[in-house]
Amino acid sequence: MLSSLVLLAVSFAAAAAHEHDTLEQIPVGYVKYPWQATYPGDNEVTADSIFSGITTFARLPWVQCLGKDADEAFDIAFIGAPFDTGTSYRPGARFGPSGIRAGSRRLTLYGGYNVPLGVNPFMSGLKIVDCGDVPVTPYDNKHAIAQIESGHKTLLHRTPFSPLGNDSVTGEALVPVSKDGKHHPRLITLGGDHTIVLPLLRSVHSAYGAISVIHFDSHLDTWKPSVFGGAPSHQAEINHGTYFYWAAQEGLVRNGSSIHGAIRTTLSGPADYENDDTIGFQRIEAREIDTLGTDGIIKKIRDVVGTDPVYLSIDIDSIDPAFAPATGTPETGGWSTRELRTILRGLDGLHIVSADIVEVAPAYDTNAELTTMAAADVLFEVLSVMAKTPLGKVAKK
Ligand SMILES: *[C@@H]1O[C@H](CO)[C@@H](O)[C@H](O)[C@H]1NC(C)=O
Ligand SMILES: *[C@@H]1O[C@H](CO)[C@@H](O)[C@H](O)[C@H]1NC(C)=O
Ligand SMILES: [Mn+2]
Repeated sequence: MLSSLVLLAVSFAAAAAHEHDTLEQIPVGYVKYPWQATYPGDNEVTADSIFSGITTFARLPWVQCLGKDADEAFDIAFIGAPFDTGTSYRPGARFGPSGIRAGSRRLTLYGGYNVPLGVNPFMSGLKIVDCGDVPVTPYDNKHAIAQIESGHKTLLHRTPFSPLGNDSVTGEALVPVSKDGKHHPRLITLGGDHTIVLPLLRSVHSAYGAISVIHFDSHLDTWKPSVFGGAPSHQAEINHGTYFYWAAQEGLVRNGSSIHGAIRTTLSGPADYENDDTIGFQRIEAREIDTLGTDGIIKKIRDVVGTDPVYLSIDIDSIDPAFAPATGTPETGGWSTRELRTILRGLDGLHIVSADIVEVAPAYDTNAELTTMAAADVLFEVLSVMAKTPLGKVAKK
């Protein structure tokens, strides 16, 4: 018995050694079946093992944009902001960036072609990268908020990889939609709790001035600090329920052309809506989907923001907890993942200058990764819309 076991072990070892001798090193970069690499085109085999390797968003190349690769240009970058010390209920969104990346692994399993939008953002010619995370301290909110602003701004002011190009209809050269007249890359930030939008809007303001915001959330997030959190200190006044209040005070949000969607929170009273009006937001309640449908909601959003540049902020809690349970302050009665994705595709053609998804707290997720998958798929729609629409316009004659 013992001798036959030894014999078996020896023959295994011999087989392994033989295999080692004959197998060649797997080539790096684009290779054909059976080692197919990333983003094959139409009609090609997609046998790459998407579950292997280091996890980046949609298996995009990892570029250390804030480190040793400071000179590398890109057109659209994913950047994490692992901050959650502005949360009122469940903490844990600091793990959002890594969770969303894990949920995004299979986005390119079949190639990444977006059927309803008719685009493969990964093969659109734009250079899309994952910049990793902004370093964020968990010990000092004021410092963390400054870190996020600085990291975002550094990337936003980098010269894009691709030129703006010409109008697809008229062939005329496009001019940037920014306020500073420059062509900027686009950033998609992986939160983090919603507080991060204050530093993100400060950064966006440096290129685009006051901007229209499309905000999907079950909560208003425009609350006065005295109402939300009670403001025992100035640091406590800046949190994930008040950042839009501060953004409006600083003139970062365009008054009257910004809109919330999927609102369904309870309030301190009707005064919260009066305050929200003063901040400058229109509102779409979650339940309006029963009467307006997705088409009506898309129309309402487009009527409010018009054709001007827009910033998009998506709280995962806009989706119902049945589909996305892993979030800081869940509210039932929300939209399905399908409904939010349809509404996002309805933003096709808008100049979305940058975007974020926030409040993904993977510790509360199901074993099936429902929430992180929903977050990744939602961003796939945002990325597709961005890839279709250059951040330019035809100059007025
Ligand atoms: C884009 O427009 C510019 C200026 O009108 C023109 O010189 C250039 O040839 C155009 N490029 C393409 C690819 O059409
Ligand atoms: C937005 O405009 C309204 C109406 O003009 C005004 O009452 C309100 O104070 C403005 N809000 C901000 C934050 O500037
Ligand atoms: Mn929020």
